[in-house]
Amino acid sequence: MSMWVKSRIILFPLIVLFAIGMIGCGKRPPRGKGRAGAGGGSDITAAALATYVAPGDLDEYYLFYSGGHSGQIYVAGVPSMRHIATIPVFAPYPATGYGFDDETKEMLGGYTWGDSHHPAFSETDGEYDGRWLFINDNAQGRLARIDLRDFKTKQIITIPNISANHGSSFVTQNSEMVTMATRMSVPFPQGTYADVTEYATKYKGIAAGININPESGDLTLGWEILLPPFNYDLGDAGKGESDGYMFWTCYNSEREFIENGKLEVTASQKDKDYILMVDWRAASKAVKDGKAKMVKGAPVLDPAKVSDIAWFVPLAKSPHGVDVSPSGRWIIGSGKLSPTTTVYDIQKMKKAIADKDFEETIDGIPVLTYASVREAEIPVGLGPLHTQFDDRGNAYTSLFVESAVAKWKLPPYADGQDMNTVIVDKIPVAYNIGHLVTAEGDSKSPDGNYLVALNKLSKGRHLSVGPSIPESAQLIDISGDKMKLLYDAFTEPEPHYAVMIKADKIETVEVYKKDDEYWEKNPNAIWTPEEADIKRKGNKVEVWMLTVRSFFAPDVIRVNRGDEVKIHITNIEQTRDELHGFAINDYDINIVIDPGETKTVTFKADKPGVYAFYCTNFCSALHQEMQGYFLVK
Ligand code: K7E
Ligand code: CUA
Repeated sequence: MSMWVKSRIILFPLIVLFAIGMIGCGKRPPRGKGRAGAGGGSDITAAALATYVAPGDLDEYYLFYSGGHSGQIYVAGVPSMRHIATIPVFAPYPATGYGFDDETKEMLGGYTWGDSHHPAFSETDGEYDGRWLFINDNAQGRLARIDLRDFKTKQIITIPNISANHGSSFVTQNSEMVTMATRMSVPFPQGTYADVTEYATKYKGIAAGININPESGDLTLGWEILLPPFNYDLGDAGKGESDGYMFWTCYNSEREFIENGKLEVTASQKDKDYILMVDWRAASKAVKDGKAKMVKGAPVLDPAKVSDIAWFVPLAKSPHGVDVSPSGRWIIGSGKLSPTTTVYDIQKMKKAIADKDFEETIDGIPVLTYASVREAEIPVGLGPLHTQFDDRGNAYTSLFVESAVAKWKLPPYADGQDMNTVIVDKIPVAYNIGHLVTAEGDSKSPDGNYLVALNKLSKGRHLSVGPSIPESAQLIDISGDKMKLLYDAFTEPEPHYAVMIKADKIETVEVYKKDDEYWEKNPNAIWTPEEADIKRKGNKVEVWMLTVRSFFAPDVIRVNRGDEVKIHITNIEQTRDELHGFAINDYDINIVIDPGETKTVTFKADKPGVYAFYCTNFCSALHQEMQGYFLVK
């Protein structure tokens, strides 16, 4: 308490001084419309107060942002933008022992990295329910589930026939399914060899629906749909009026990969590409009705043989983002080479499907007539990529080329309305914005207060760290008529998408309680030093170890060179943050065990000699004494 009061007293005047200093010295001229536009210092003070979270105070939101090819997810608080935690997903993370124990090592499947792009929350009736977080791997075609009770990755699934799972993870409004899709088409089925000269005919894309178990969150493959060899890019799941549909943008409808032809050129010849639209309930039913063919263990539906599951919707060429508005009625597609964003009306799309109002058919997939389903083309600006929403009928689109965010009004529009009047505000951001996210922006009821711009570069608005300029995340206040820049944060490389959830929606556990029903019982857990044991069977040695402040039981393990050693370690602490580590020097063993947790590590004792093991996590005054010996005869 006294600490808190003290820090308040000291820090509050400090921040005012800092703000005044910024105005006074003028060394760093305010950049960005938010501050410059309001003319001088008062805005900086307002921004400082809006983002300052005093020591001991808590942020209003969790921001989960993907770490790109670092393979991880990073957690920050909003509005402070402070980094709070790292959740290892697709890459080992020594800090939490992730990827070192048997279970997480097996989950990583031999890979040391992934390319995490799009996190998504589980939803109940279109609202974030704080249960799970899903994220795709764009490199290895995988999908992961994180439990938000303990912020740990619980499952990584790989499905056959998918190449580069980019259009993922997007969750249906009651978490029935989550999307996966092929970004870079390859010969079908998986593992087939066909030269790129046969790209148009032998290469295929796949869109997949993954079932989410409503109790456990467990992911299983529902269906795959065979698609022409386009690049399936971003996705979204319908909600409200569009519940039942999934959407993916795609480019390279030219279906070409010409050696030395430069895909950027060959894939931009046609005026229009498409949004793929799938009726996921119809696809699930088709599999149930036996209409799928098993290919490499996956039920694959071919739209040339199974109708009424998939459609194409024309969209300006080389599109990137597709986003469903909070009501679910407006589907927004953005073509990165077009200065406009296209709004479609799901009511018109459903009508076009019912009336068979099609322009043509591609590989069995009907193409809806563009003029029949389009509501409007919005001149948002150059390089539109992704769109997010507030609670007042506004959309926010990131403009990659312009390095700006455009705010515009969603329909309905007046008859013959000049679409330029729909754009209500624009704010410049540091450099080449990719995704953007608003608070609860993918739910049915966005909060309309904060937006985070995820910029690909930060233009060096920080202390220099050499030739590589870190990415930035800029916090923008969207609560008023004009967007205001509040804060620059510098993220781990490389953020793609992020999601933001009200902090009180997440209920975390403090420890793994001995008798907690939620977590599966580990059969190798031991809770008293008397249960500690070492058993030998042939050349296999199994150890049941216990750890508690400040010892290991047993603290000496004797094996013979060449033995296979399996150690189960239980941390019997029932106090929050009382972690213990278990590292065997020179054996590359690094386990971290949370309070009440049991972990297992298996390895070969291939180096003779005596090796110390110790606790890596500072756990008490006698933490240094927490050690033992691993003897290899
Ligand atoms: Cu970077 Cu969503 Cu993978 Cu756009 S994606 S920017
Ligand atoms: Cu246990 Cu340090």
